[in-house]
Amino acid sequence: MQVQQIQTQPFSGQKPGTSGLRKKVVEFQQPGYLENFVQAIFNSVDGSGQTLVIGGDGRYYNRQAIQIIIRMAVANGFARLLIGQGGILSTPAASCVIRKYQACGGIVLSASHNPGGPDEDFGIKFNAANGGPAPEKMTEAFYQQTQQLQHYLTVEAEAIDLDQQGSQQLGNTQVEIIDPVADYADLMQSLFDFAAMKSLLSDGSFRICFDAMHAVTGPYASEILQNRLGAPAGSVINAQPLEDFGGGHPDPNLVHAHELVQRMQGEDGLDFGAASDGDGDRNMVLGRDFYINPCDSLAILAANAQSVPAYQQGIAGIARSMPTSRAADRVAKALGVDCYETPTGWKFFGNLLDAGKITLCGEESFGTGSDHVREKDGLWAVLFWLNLLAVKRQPVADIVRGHWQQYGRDYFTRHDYEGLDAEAAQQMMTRLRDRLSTLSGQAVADLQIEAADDFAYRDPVDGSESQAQGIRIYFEDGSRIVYRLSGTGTEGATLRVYLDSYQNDPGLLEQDPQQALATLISAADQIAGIKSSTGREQPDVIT
Ligand code: VG1
Ligand code: CO
Repeated sequence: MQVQQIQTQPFSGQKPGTSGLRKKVVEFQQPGYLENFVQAIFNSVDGSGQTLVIGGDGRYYNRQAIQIIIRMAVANGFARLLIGQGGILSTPAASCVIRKYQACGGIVLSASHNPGGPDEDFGIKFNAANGGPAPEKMTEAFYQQTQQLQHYLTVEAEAIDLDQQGSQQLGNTQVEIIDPVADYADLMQSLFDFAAMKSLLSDGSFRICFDAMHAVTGPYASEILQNRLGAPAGSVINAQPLEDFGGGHPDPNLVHAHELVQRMQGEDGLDFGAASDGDGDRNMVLGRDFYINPCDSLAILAANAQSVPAYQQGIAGIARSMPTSRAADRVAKALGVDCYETPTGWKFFGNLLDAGKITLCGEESFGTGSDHVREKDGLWAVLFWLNLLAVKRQPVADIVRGHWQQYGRDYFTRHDYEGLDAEAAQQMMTRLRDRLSTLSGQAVADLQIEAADDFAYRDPVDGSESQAQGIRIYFEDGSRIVYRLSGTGTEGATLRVYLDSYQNDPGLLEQDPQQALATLISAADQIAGIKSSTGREQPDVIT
C-alpha cells in the first residue's frame, strides 16, 4: 500500500485549549485542516509497532474524521488501530481501552458539551499511554508541529465499515472495530457492588432516571443500568446518540437537562437522577427536589469511599481544580490524607494519579473521577452514588445534609459571561492582574481582602510549571473569588467567576447559594468592574 505525501500549509490558531482543539465544524472541513493537526500528533508520537485507539462522541463529522485518521494512521506506520463501533467511544471509555490494551494513546473526537451539527462545534484531543489527556508539554509540541508542517502522510483506501465489529488488514496495519461499551462496563463491574445495586434498582420502589442527552453515554448507561443492574426499561432517556444531540445542548446542568429536572420534582419525583455530557466525562446527580453541587459531590464521595469495594482500603489522597470549593479539603483533613489544588483541566491530575498520590479528584464543572482511568468519568460518578445509596438506603438529600452537618457547608456558585468581545475580556483580566498587589487590605462590599494572586502551579511529580491559571481573591472571613477565562469556547471569550464561602452554623446550612453569596457576588463586580468592562448586567449561566 503506497504512502502518499500531501502538501499542506500551517493553519493559524491550532493551539489546543483546556481540552484539545475545538473549532467550528466548517474550520475542520477546510482541506488539510484536520490532517495538519493529526500529522502534528503523529510527528510527536511515534506509531511504529504501536496500538492507537480512535473514537468520538458521535457528533456531526465524527465518521468522516475517523476515516481520514485511519488512512493517516496506516500511512504513519501504526501496527494496530482499535476503533469503537459506529465511531463511538466516550472519553472515559477511550481512557479505559487505551490502558487495557496498552495502546500508545488515543484520538478522541469531541467538543464535549458544546453543541453539534454542521454549523456547530467539533473537536479533537489526544490521550497519552496512561489514558489521560496529553499533558501541557505534549500539547505544546503538537502546536509547534502545526506551525512547521509541510506535508502529511496518507494512503488511498476504501472507507472502513465502522458499524461492523471485526478485524481487517489495511497495509501493515490491523484495523479492529471493537465493542465500545463492553470493556468499560466490565471495568465498572469490577469497581462497584453490582449485587447491592441490583437489589436496590430491580424491586421497583427506588426509581431512577439517567438522561444521556442524545450524546455518547446512551449505550453505556443502557447496558450498565438497565441490562446489568436491572433498572426498568425507560430509566435511561434520550439514549440514542445523535449527530446534533437532537438539537439540544449536551451539558448536564439544571437548564439543559430540563426533562430530567422535571421528573425529579414534587411528591412523585424520582429518587435519583443523573445526566452526562457530550463525551460522557461529566455528571450531574440529583435527588428528589434536590441538586448536588459537584464540589460537594466530590467531598461526599471521598468521605464515603470505603463503602465502595474498589476504595474499601481507603484513599491515598484527593485533588481538586483550583476554582472548586474547598469542601474536599475538609474531608481530606479528616481522613488524614493529602489534598492537592491543580489548575483547571483534567490533564493536571494525571501525574498525581500515576504517582499514587491521589485516588479521587474532581472539578466544579461536573467532573469527578478516580484512579480507575485517567479521565473524569460521568457514569462512574453516577454508579458511585448508586453504590452509596444501595448501602445507606437513605434519600440523597439526607446524605448531603448529613455531610453539611458534619463538615460545614461550602456555598459555591459559578457565574459565566459568554460570547464576550475577546479583547475586552482580556483587557479586563490584564487590568485586574496589574492591580493584584494593591488589593490586599482593601475593603469591598463589607468584606476585607486578605490576599490576591494569580494562580501558578508546580507539578509535584515532574516539577513542570503553569502560570496565570486564574486570579484568586481571598477575604478575611475565608471566602474567595476566582476569575478566569475559559479555554474551551469557540466564539469570543467566556469569563468565569467562581465564588465560595464556608458556613458551619447548623442553622444556616439551607440557604439558596445566590443569597448566601450575595455580598461576595457584588464584591466580584466591584473588584473587577465586570459590568462596565463587558457591558453585561447579568451572567449568561449561573451554576
Ligand atoms: C471547562 C471546565 C473545566 C473542564 C473543561 C473540559 O474548561 O471549566 O473544568 O476540565 O471544560 O471539560 P474551561 O477552560 O472552558 O473553563 V469537557 O467535559 O469539555 O472535556
Ligand atoms: Co466532556
